[in-house]
Amino acid sequence: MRYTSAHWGIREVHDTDEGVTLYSLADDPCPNRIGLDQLTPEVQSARVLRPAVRESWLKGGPGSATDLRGDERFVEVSWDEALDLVATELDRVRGTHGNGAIYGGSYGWSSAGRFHHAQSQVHRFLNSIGGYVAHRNSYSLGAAHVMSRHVVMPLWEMLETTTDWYVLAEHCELFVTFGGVPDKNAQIAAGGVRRHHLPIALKRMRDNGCAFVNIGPVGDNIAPEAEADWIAVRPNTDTAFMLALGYVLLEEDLLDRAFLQTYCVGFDTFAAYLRGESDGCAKTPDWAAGITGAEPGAIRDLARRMAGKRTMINMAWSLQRADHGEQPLWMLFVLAAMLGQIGLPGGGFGFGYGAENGIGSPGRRLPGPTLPQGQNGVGDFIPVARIADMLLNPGTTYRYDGEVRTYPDIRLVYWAGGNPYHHHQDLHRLRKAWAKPDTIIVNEQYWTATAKHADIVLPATIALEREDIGYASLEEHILWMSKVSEPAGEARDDYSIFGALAARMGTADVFTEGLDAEGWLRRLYDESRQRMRGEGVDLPEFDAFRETGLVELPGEGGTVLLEAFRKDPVANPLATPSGRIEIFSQTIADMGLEDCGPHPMWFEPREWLGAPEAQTWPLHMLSDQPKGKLHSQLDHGEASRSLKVGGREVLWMNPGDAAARGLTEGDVVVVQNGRGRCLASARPDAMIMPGTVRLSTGSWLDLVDGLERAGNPNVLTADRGTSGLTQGAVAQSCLVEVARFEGEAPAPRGWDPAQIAAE
Ligand SMILES: Nc1nc2c(c(=O)[nH]1)N[C@H]1C(S)=C(S)[C@@H](COP(=O)(O)OP(=O)(O)OC[C@H]3O[C@@H](n4cnc5c(=O)[nH]c(N)nc54)[C@H](O)[C@@H]3O)O[C@H]1N2
Ligand SMILES: Nc1nc2c(c(=O)[nH]1)N[C@H]1C(S)=C(S)[C@@H](COP(=O)(O)OP(=O)(O)OC[C@H]3O[C@@H](n4cnc5c(=O)[nH]c(N)nc54)[C@H](O)[C@@H]3O)O[C@H]1N2
Ligand SMILES: [Mo]
Repeated sequence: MRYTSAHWGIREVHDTDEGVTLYSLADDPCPNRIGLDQLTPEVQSARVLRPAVRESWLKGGPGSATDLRGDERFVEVSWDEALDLVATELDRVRGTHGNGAIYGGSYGWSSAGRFHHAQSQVHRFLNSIGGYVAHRNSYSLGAAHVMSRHVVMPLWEMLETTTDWYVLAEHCELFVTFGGVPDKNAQIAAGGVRRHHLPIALKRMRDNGCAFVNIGPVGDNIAPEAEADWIAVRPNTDTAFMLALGYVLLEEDLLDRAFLQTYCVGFDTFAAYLRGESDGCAKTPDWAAGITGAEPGAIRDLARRMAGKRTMINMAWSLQRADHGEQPLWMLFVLAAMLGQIGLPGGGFGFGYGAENGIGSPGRRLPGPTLPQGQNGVGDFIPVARIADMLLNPGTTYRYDGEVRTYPDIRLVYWAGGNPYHHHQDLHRLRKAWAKPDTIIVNEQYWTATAKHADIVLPATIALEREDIGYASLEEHILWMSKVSEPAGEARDDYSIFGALAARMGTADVFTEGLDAEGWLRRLYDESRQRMRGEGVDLPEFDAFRETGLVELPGEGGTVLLEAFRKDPVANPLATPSGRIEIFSQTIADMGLEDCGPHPMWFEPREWLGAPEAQTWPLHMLSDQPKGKLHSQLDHGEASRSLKVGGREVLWMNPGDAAARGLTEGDVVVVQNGRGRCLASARPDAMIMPGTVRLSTGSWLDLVDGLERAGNPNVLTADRGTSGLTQGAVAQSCLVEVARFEGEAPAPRGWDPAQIAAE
C-alpha cells in the first residue's frame, strides 16, 4: 500500500483505471474527506503553473507601484530568469540594508511532510545567506505561549502532557468546558493524524457517566453524544464567569486550601481581588451576570457541582485569541488550583481538548525527524501577529514580555508555506502595510490572495508530487509519503527552489550539504531512528520503512498533566520563578503593564457587547476554524465547497437577530463595521446566542472595490495585540452589523488564478 499524509489525516493511495484515487485510512475510526479530491481538475485549476512576476515590478524593478500589489497582472518568466531576479534582489537588499531588512518569518502551516516543510526550508535557506527577521509564537496561541511559561509551564510541554482522553473516561465525573470541544477542529493535527480520537473518547466518557457543561456563546461546538448542558455566555466574558465561580468557591469555603498552600503562590492577594478588597468590586455571581448574561444561580450551582466532583476544566484556544486573551487562560489555571485537583487523574485543567487531535491523545512524545535550520545571523524577531505594525512603523517601539522593542525597517518579505491574506486580521490594513517593502517573494502551490499580492511568485509542488516523511508528535505513526503524481506545470519542490537560489548566492554547500532530497530523507530518518532507539523504540531501517509505508509507534496512555509535580513538588518543581503555580506573578507585576495585572483580572475588551461601539455595531462576530478545510487550504475542495451557499461562507446567527433584520436562511447579507465589508449567506440557528454571529475563516479573499465577496472575516477583524505582555492576535474581539445585501450579489471569484499578461 502507498500512502500520503496531510494535517487532516493519512491517505491511502489506490491505483484505479481512472488514475490515482485517495482514500481515508481504512482503520481510522473517524475519518474525514478533506482533500480526497485534491487531484481533480476543479482543485488543480487554481495552481500556480510557472514562475510569475508582477508587471510593474518586472518593468521598473524593486519598489515599483507597490500600491498595485494584489490588483495587477503578472508576466510569466522562465525559472532561470525568476531565480536570477530573486537572487539578485536578495543580494541587493542584504548588501544595501543588511539581512535585518529581510522579513522571513513566513508564518503558516504549509504541508505535513517533515522534510518538504516550507517554513523550515525558507528559514534554513535565509540562514544560509546571513539570516532574517524572524517571528515568535503563533496566531493560534499568541497569548498562551508567553503567559503559560510565566505562571505554570512552557506551553508545548503542557499541551503534549495533557491528561489523555482514556484517563478522563475512567476518572472524570464532570467536564466543564469554555468554548466546547469542537469535533471539527480535532480533525487536524500539525503533521498528520493516525487515529481520530475525539468522537470515541467523548462517547466513552458519557457512557461512564461523565456529565458535560459547555459555557460560551455557541452551543453546538460539542458533539450531541456528550449531552452537554449549555450555559450561554457573551463572547469574551469567560474571565468574569470564572472569577465568579472562584468567588463562590471562596465564600462557601469550597476551595482546597492545602493545595493552594503547597503548590501555589499568591492566593491571598487574588482572594482580596475576588472579594473586592483591592478594587471595591466583589466578583459575585450577580456582578458576573451583568457582564456575561448568565444567570447568577447557574454560576453558583456550577461552582458547587465542580467542588463536589472530579472535575476537568477545559478552555478552547480561541478564548485567548481575543483582547486580554491572557486573562481567561491564567484564570483557568487558578480556578483549577482552587479546586485542588491538578495532577489527579480526570481532574485539573486542560487547554484545548478538541483544538487538535493530539490534545489528549495517548500517543508518546518521540523524537521525530526535523530539518535543522542553521543559525540566524540577525537575531531580531517580532511577535508573529505584529507584522502590519512592523511594516507600517519601522523604528517605533512596542512592549513585549517585559521588553521595549523596536520594529525593524523591512525592505524584502519572503513567504513560503503560509497565507497572511488568510491569517492576518484587518486585511485592509495589511494591504497598506504590504505596500511598504521594495519586494515580496512568495513560493506557492495555489494562486492564493498572498500569491496574488506578491511581486515574484515561484510555483511549488504539493505533497502528492514529492516523497516525504510524515510524522507528528503524539500521533502514533511515522509514514513514508509516496509521490503519486507529476508536478503541475513547472512547479518545483521548495527544496529545489532554495537549492537553486543558494547556488546563485554561493551558499549551496551550506544549504544542501551536498545532499539531494532523497539523501536528506535518508539522513533525517536515520537520525530519528537513532534517537528513537534511545527511547526504546525500534524503527525498521530506511529501505524497509520506505517499502512498508506506515509504521505504528507505540502509544503510552495514562498521562496525567502535572502528576509528578503533585506527587512531589520539591523534587519536581515547575519552571516558574517560585517553582509553583503563580496565582500572583512578581515577574509580570514588575513589568508594570497597564493591560495585564499581576494576577488574573477582568479587563473589558476593546470590542465586546458591553462596549459603547456596540451601539453602532451590535453583533459580536466570532471567526472560528472552518469545518471543511484547514484554514484557507483547499477552500475550493469539495469538503469545503459543500458547506458554502452560492460559493460563499455561511454566517450563523440567532433567529431573533435574523428576524429583527428581516433575514431568512440563504439571504445574502453584508457583514460590516468601520474596517470593512464582506458578503455571506445568512443561517439562523438557535445554537448561537443572541448578539453573536459566527463566520468561519478560510474563504479566499475576493476583494473588489472595498467589498469582500466570498465571506472572509478578516476584512472585519481588528489588528492589535492582546496586551503588552504577549502581543497575540485578537481575531475574536470584533463587533459588526449585518444587513440584507440589496441587488444582485456578485459571484465570488477568489479561486480564479491571477491574471497573466499575454506574451
Ligand atoms: N479571523 C481569524 N483569523 C485567523 C484565525 C481565527 O481564529 N480567526 N486563526 C489563526 C490561526 S490559529 C492560524 S494557525 C492561521 C493559519 O494561517 P496559515 O497557516 O497561513 O493558513 P493556511 O491556509 O494553512 O496557509 C498555508 C499556505 O501554505 C501553502 N502551502 C502548503 N504546502 C506548501 C508547500 O509545500 N510549499 C509552499 N511553498 N506552500 C505550501 C498553502 O497553499 C497555503 O496557502 O490563521 C489565523 N487567522
Ligand atoms: N477543521 C479544522 N480544524 C482546525 C483548524 C482548521 O482550520 N480547520 N485549525 C487548527 C488550528 S491552527 C488551531 S490553532 C485550532 C484552533 O482551535 P480553537 O481556537 O479551539 O478553534 P475555534 O474554532 O476558533 O474556536 C473553538 C470554539 O470556541 C468558541 N469561542 C470563540 N470565542 C469564544 C469566547 O469568547 N468564549 C467562549 N466560551 N467560546 C468562544 C468558538 O465559537 C468555537 O466554537 O484548530 C485547529 N483545527
Ligand atoms: Mo492555529
